[in-house]
Amino acid sequence: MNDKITIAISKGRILADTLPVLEKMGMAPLEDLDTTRKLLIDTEHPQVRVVVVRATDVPTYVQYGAADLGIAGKDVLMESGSESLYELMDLDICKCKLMVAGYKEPKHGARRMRVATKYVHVAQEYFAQQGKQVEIIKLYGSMELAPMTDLADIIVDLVDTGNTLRANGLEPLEHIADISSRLVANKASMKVKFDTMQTVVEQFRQHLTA
Ligand code: PRT
Ligand code: MG
Repeated sequence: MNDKITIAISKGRILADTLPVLEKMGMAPLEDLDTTRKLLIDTEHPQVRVVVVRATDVPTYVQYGAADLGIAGKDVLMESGSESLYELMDLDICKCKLMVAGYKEPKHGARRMRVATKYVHVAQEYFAQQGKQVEIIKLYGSMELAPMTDLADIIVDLVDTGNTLRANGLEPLEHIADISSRLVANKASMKVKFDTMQTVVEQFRQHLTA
């Protein structure tokens, strides 16, 4: 029962929405995350500490057991394809949709449809399931620019209000998945640190149903 557990949290908007949850559960970080240079941070809970990492690094930390628990977007989890994690619960924060978007009627003529995205694996699988042969172009940001500059015909990206698409003359075309943040666990930690993991996970569950 004296095990320490580490929670890896995606920096950015997921961290912002997770902090109030941690506070309510008595796991508030003991440092101001906006100003501290520390990367591994103790919390009010003597057995819980947090690491704040890039969204796409969360599955990696948890998969290798460097963190016992992780909080990441379903989009990131789908793309990482890490089947070796337990997805314990839907935290119901940072909700949006993963969508295909572009101009109303994408024209690609005789060549293959070009799709710009940072979700290369998800997009590949989605279009393959539809029997469509597409060319995927990996981008790291500002996907909306791709159809505007003829880099690609369509994009696969996250959409919330749709304002970003509209502001650039694009529109949502197809829904791929509903996205929210998930609590994931390292499989070995669930066994080796059973009591502490159970206690902490139960606190998340109670917070969610409260
Ligand atoms: O470095 P990178 O930008 O990849 O990630 P980050 O570390 O900056 O993370 P951050 O803070 O951008 O959060 C990313 C995670 O938040 C995603 O993995 C999702 O799980 C979740 N999330 C929820 C969102 C959105 N909603 C969202 N709307 N992530 C991004 N957006 C972007 C979207 O990409 C688009 O540019 O917001 C824009 C669309 O918003 P609307 O309202 O204009 O449609
Ligand atoms: Mg961002």
